[in-house]
Amino acid sequence: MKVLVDGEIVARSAVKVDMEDRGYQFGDGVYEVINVYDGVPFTLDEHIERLYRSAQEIGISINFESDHLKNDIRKLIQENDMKKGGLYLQVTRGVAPRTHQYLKDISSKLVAYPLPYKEMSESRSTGVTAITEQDLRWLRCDIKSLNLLYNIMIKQKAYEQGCFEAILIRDGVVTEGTSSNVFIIKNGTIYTHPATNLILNGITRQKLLEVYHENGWTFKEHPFTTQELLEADEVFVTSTTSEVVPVISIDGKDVNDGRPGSLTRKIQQAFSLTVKNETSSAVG
Ligand code: PSZ
Repeated sequence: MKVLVDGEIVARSAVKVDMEDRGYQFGDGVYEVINVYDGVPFTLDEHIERLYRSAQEIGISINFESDHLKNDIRKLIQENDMKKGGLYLQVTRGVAPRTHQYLKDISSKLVAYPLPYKEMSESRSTGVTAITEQDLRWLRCDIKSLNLLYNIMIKQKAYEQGCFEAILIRDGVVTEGTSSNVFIIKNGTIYTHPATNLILNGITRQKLLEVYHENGWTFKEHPFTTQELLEADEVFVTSTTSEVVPVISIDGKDVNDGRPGSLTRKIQQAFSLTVKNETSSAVG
């Protein structure tokens, strides 16, 4: 595997991580996962823009211009002869003697590499199960930070119960999944939590809002409660690699009699069409 490290593409075996990298010690960094379809990175501009924003919010400056980074990513895809799968990108604040505070002149570190392709077609077609959990994360969930401790604790809990996702609840309101955004449909209207500090504004989420608009589907970026979640006509979760996944059971109770809903199906198809359009016309 070829890996992008601070502007150079090298073999994985050549990558060295310093024990005092602040990403390694503090989770002091940010990341992105981008999906590649047919060798083309989908919504690359949006992901890179979010990466720079996350970095800026925590005072990390990335050593490369975004156009330069985008070119490096396209090169990385080529060098790995990658057709489909995810790309992982992370930026840490850099290496420094271990203290909480830091000097602003340390140089950030960037790595990017291909993730193995995750087969999701069965989950997309039959739907998945979920649990609900309290959202005990910090209040800057809009930053795609490396600090995922609570997310992984709760994802593991869902996994150990045979569930795909845990849906997080803060003050009675559904925020998002441990690694996805959550949508419900009630009486033909699609609801999702507004893009505040309480959620990550998913790129899939943002794309879908465009898709709803194009198709004339009614949607509201409006908070909804646990009860509204459990009484919804349809529920689905979204992320870069999973795209649009129907949720057919929550805390052991069926949603829509345990079958993916019909509007969810249309949304899946419309999203696939958008992916197809944007990854066949774009110059890889
Ligand atoms: O491979 C996977 O399972 C992935 S790839 C990206 C995600 C999962 N999740 C990103 C994410 C997230 O971590 C949280 C807390 N909320 C929402 C999302 C969805 O963001 P996008 O659509 O940008 O991937």
